[in-house]
Amino acid sequence: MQKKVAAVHDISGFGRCALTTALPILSACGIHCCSVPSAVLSAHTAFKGVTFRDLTEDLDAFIRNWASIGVRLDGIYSGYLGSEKQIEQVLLLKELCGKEGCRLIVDPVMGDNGKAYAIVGHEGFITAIRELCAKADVVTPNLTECALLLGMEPNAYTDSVEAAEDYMRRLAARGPSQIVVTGLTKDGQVGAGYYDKNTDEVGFIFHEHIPVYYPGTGDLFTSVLTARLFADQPYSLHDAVESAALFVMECAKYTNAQGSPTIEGVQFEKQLYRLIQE
Ligand code: PXL
Repeated sequence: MQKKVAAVHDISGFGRCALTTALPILSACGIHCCSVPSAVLSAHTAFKGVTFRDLTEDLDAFIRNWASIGVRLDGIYSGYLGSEKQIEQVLLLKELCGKEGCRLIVDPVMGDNGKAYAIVGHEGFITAIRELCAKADVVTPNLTECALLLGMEPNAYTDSVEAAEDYMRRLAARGPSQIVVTGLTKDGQVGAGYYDKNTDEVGFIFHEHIPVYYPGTGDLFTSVLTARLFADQPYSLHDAVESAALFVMECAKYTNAQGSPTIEGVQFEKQLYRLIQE
């Protein structure tokens, strides 16, 4: 049976991130991606003056409708959430529409490069995201988000493999069995680390650094990772992290060569064939 995974993210009409990334990536990998739009924006928030319509008020009925029409999910992948109530709604979705053994992948989207996003306006939101992570099976913070989850200032992290291992073990102790930390650097390369609490395996994938910052690459990474973990023949955590990291790197390299505005994110569209062939 084809896997069904719900993607709970905003839809930003312009600029590649959130649902406009999760949907094509999961589809290219053969997964039935079921969309739960948490908000509608004209463009992602790195653009000026964007419109923002929060859909929290709609989601309870949206989820109850899915339950009544028989939507049964193998997994739930949550990203950018606009309110504390939406964090509860992710759990409601799992309760009402999750198959037995439904796995929850939480990308705790809260900030990047040492800065928290505006949504993280108050401690209540961070506390709620921590609680959601505690109930997740897999969490995928970057270093800024690791710091926020562990109660540090967003820029108070150390970027070393030793520190990343420590963060991953501390996050796993709070509940999730698999942790993936993105945005690491080492000897001029960039990469990600992973920790599996069930096997006590720790690993790192480092690759060429493309020296350009593109918004939305965290969503691209976690979308590929999620797709690999839910493949018909599921990838190991190591192979899923490697596939995601290398895909993001290839997309960034191609986009840099094309020279499109960085704010528009990476051009993954002409690279999707790599995911289908793999
Ligand atoms: O990529 C994370 C993300 C998701 N959704 C919106 C964003 C961002 C990052 O800036 O603005 C609306």
